[in-house]
Amino acid sequence: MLKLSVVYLLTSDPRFSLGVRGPLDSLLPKIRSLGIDGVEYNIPNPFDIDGVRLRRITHDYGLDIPVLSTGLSHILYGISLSSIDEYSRLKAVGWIRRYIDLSCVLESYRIVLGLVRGRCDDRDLGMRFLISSLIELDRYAHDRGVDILLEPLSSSETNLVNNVGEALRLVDMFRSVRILFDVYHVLNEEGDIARSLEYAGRYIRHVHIADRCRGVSELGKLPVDQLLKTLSLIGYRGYISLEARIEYSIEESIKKFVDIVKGFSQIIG
Ligand SMILES: [Mn+2]
Repeated sequence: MLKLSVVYLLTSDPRFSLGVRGPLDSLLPKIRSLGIDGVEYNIPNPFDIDGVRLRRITHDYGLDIPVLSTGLSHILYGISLSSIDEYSRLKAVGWIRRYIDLSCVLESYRIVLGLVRGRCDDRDLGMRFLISSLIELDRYAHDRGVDILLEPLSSSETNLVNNVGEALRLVDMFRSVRILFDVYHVLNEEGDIARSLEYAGRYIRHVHIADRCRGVSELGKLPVDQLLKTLSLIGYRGYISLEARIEYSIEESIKKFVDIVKGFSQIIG
């Protein structure tokens, strides 16, 4: 059975708008009532959050927390795991350790490494620094049973890991590294959803979806049937998470997402 989640931004800062935001007490019950099973929190500062309270309120409303996202730490505080400045890089490693701890408190046991990888003018050098950071984080995550999800991103956002093939090379190097498959980025960089899904196969732990403009209005134009068929083929049992601009009201946007994904999954069976 397919599970659905939405990205929930725990900030009022307008610099990142891919997700819902608002007071937990009113928004969580609304999200649940629309047929959503989980919320994926994107948290700007892992040192500044009451994880126990957040888990309680989320679970009390019947929602799981499938993954913990970290992109806001890069956008708001410039945190980067590939920084060539050693002090900044070690600071980033410390922040991600804290996200790993928080993911245990939230019982998601998965964190996302997307934008927080940073970017580096010298790509080879950037990869070396990123790998140094991953060596430290892999052990920490493994000891705690946490998966580190590398998310291939469009080359406009980073030059460090832009496709499934690059992510798989890092999966091979580490024990805790797995893949977040973002339909928007994969369509941008690779074009063929089914082929990339089969390639990433059993290493996929989470899926993001948005339309070609990172909104919800054109979701119906995506190859959702192909996405669902291939996910089923590779035995994927995780979540599909809406990471998109909320173009209409939150209710209407979520309803559109749920209707399209559940509509196609009924056809597929
Ligand atoms: Mn994403």
